[in-house]
Amino acid sequence: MPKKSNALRGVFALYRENADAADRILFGRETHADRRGFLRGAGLATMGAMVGAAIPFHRTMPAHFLPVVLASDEVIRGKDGLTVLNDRPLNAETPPHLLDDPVTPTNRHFIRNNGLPPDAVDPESWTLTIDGLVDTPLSLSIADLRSRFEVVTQALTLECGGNGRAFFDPPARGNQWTYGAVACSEWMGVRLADVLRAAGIKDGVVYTAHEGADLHLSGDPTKQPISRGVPIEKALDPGNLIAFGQNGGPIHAMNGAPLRLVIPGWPGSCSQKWVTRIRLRDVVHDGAKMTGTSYRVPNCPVAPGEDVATEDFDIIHAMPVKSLITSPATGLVSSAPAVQVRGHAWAGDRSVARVAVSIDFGATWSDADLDAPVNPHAWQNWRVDVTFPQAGYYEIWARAIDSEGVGQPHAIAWNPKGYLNNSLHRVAVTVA
Ligand SMILES: Nc1nc2c(c(=O)[nH]1)N[C@H]1C(S)=C(S)[C@@H](COP(=O)(O)O)O[C@H]1N2
Ligand SMILES: [Mo]
Repeated sequence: MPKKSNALRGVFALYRENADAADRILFGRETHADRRGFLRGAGLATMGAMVGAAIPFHRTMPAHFLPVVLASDEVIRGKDGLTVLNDRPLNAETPPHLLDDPVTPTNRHFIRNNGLPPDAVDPESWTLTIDGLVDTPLSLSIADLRSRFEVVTQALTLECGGNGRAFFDPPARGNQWTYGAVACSEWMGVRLADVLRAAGIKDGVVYTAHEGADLHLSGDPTKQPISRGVPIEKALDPGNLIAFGQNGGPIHAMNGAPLRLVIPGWPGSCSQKWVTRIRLRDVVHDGAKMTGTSYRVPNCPVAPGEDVATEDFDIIHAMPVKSLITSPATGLVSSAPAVQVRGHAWAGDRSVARVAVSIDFGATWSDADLDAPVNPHAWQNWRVDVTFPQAGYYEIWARAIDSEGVGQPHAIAWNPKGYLNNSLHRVAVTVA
């Protein structure tokens, strides 16, 4: 039996609190403790998807039944080696050494859900509405997008605004992401800018507003789990895609299939998954997780633990410069004194000018060999050979500097919600 993960805490807790409601929310199953609750249609399909196969004897399953296979770690189909931080909503990150590929394979792209993903998506009937302050509102199928606009493929870096939150002290509430809420897959789609221009952008538009087909955690269809937007200037960046493909195949169900926005360089939350509607507005969008302190940071430096008034927070725009060491994995015991160190670096809307590596706690630094991005907004791959002078414990530190000369800080710039931790990545190596 694999170690029982805490991954399904959410589902199990839901059953503990109110099993009837859990059956209804998760599987659409109306049950009562005293009789069997037959699973049908979408509910049966959902459970089948969760266990990875059809269930021949589903008719004899008791009410409030949760398959025991869910107590193992293998719960996300089509993902491999991700660490599940929460299962309801599902949030899973990728250990750094599994992000070693220049382009992140679909099975290693992190998952950040705010609500419950739609379960039976049909790419054929999917429609995207473009409306609000446009000359001609559009209603487009995926086939329309493919035939009316240029289809492009770009490697694009997506990072959750809360990546690195786990290291905040005092701690910040929310998913305790360490390093792995970042990825750079190759996305195929059409340019957001082309589609907005085809609808005709009216004078006075300042912001986009994005809507998706996922459901609020409460199950209440009148509430949205998340609806964010970006200033129109950012929306018109040719790097943004309305994507229908990931790494030469379909988009993974948990990464927003069949259609999503990819707005690289800004917090991942701008990149609406399961996107159904993009509305142009003449005010800053005020959808779910746009207001209050969501995806916002204090507009002045604050001390760790300090209280900040809500009006002193600003919306996060571009993400700051950052790097990740993807090889060696932390904890390596090396019998050889020489090791190749490699990883990626990215810098929001900028590019990375330099990556340097230290093996002596930052006293001296060696420049890494840094690739240009394969296209704007793709992370940049780097590598450098290091030689450890003698046996013992070392840390490899990496530090990136962006095209404006801004580098990664050694310490976390603390903020109440735990966003934007771009402090140095460190890995431990013992030379035997
Ligand atoms: N519809 C919808 N879109 C969404 C989200 C969501 O919960 N629902 N999460 C956002 C957040 S916070 C992030 S970081 C990215 C994560 O994308 P991924 O799950 O494909 O890695 O999706 C964004 N788009
Ligand atoms: Mo996010």
